[in-house]
Amino acid sequence: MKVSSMKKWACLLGAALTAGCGPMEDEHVQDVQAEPGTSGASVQSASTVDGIVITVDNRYQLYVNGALVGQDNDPMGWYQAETWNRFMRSGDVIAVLAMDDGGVGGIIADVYRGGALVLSTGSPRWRCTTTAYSGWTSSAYSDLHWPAAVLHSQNGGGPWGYQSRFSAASHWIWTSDLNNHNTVYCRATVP
Ligand SMILES: [Ca+2]
Repeated sequence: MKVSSMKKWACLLGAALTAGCGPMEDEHVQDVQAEPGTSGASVQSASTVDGIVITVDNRYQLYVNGALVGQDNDPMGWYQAETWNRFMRSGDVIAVLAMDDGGVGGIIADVYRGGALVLSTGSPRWRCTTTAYSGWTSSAYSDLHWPAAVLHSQNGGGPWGYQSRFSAASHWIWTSDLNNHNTVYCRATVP
């Protein structure tokens, strides 16, 4: 997140909802066409979610068991959470390629099964590295040598503030250096 990007803060404060803030929450992913039986982004309340709710400061690609299931490449999209619907099984590996465009970076995510929160970015299950290891999104890949993700702000803390689509247990995670590490790779296994 670029410190100079004040426009989005104005949007967050509701000061410019009709003045070019761009799409509000999730509108930009409603065009995603989900084939029957596959995942797609949609607007849901957290209580009915079956899948992954995520956003990244600034951009991401989201993989489950090595397959790309979602992405947001809008550098202004960090405060717009996406929901990627799919049934999350125990043992599924979630992998996030996260890209920051300057300033601080962060990933926040919750995983639901049948509407129940089963994993958040407040969990010690997450690991993050700055190296793109071969096969790193695969469920067969072992990340045991990766550092644990560093929990930065809990949902509600600065500089991102409270994001209503995420649980109170969620933190913004990254590597140890959220200023200078601008491309990071994070993984977690669903319990
Ligand atoms: Ca987003």
